[in-house]
Amino acid sequence: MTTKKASNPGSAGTLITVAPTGAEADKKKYPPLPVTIDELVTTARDCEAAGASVIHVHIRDGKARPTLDLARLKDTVQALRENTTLIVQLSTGGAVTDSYKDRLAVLDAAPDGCSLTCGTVNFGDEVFMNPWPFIRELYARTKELQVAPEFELFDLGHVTTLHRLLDDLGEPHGGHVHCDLVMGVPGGMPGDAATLVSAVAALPTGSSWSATGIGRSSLPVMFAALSAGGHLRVGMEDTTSYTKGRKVASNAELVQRAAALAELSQRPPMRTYQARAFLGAGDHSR
Ligand code: KMH
Ligand code: ZN
Repeated sequence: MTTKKASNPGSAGTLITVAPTGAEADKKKYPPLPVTIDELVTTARDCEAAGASVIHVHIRDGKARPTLDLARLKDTVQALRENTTLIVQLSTGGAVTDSYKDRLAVLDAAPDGCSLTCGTVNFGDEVFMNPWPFIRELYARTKELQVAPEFELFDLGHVTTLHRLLDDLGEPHGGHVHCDLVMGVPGGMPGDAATLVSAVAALPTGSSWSATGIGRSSLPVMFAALSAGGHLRVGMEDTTSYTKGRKVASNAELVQRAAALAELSQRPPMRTYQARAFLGAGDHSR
């Protein structure tokens, strides 16, 4: 594997991404989970006020089940654009049951950005499938449709695939490689400082990165990311406990905590216009 150093060009501030919903958490068990467009917009506004600049979006249907319904995705993108200045990043990962065809079609909702997972991973009892031909096709489509991808890396092998992708198809739309280390998924890389440091060392030269720790690895990964110069992703997609024994009351409180730690680290949250320039994620009004 190529082991080039990643850097964080222009990253005096901290990019905070909120992933408020995901495809897995159950609304009945976690009532603050935003599942309707109205709930998502309210959450997005609160999280923007708290310091988030990117929203990673999964949508739910009328029964709060994960869906990739294109009309609903388009309505969601529009509602978030009308009510916030957040960078709207749609998930192309969806739920483990979603087809490749539907996951590719997500880009037709014309988001600013999208997630792009660089490999297959055991996902608890399930398998989150991302074979090479699908990764390649999805990446080619982000370039065609001018959507800024964020490379989701659940394991060190995914970093190898990211190098292969960039070698094969060149730089992404926006010209900047931004990665997200998703740590602590049962089946993926563990959420600890030593693993984070070795994953960061393997990233492509000049790329920036954020990190998120699933469940109880949320705080260790956040502290490790800040101390290693990275950016942060938080939200109920990744953790539903605020502290041991206390459920998350809102996504905004997770963003508030991340923003406070970023401030303490002397790298305050980026504003959305700074984040757009940083990521090459296009113009809000497009
Ligand atoms: N829900 C997971 C199976 C992504 O959004 O791109 C996949 C996921 C990754 O959440
Ligand atoms: Zn996701």
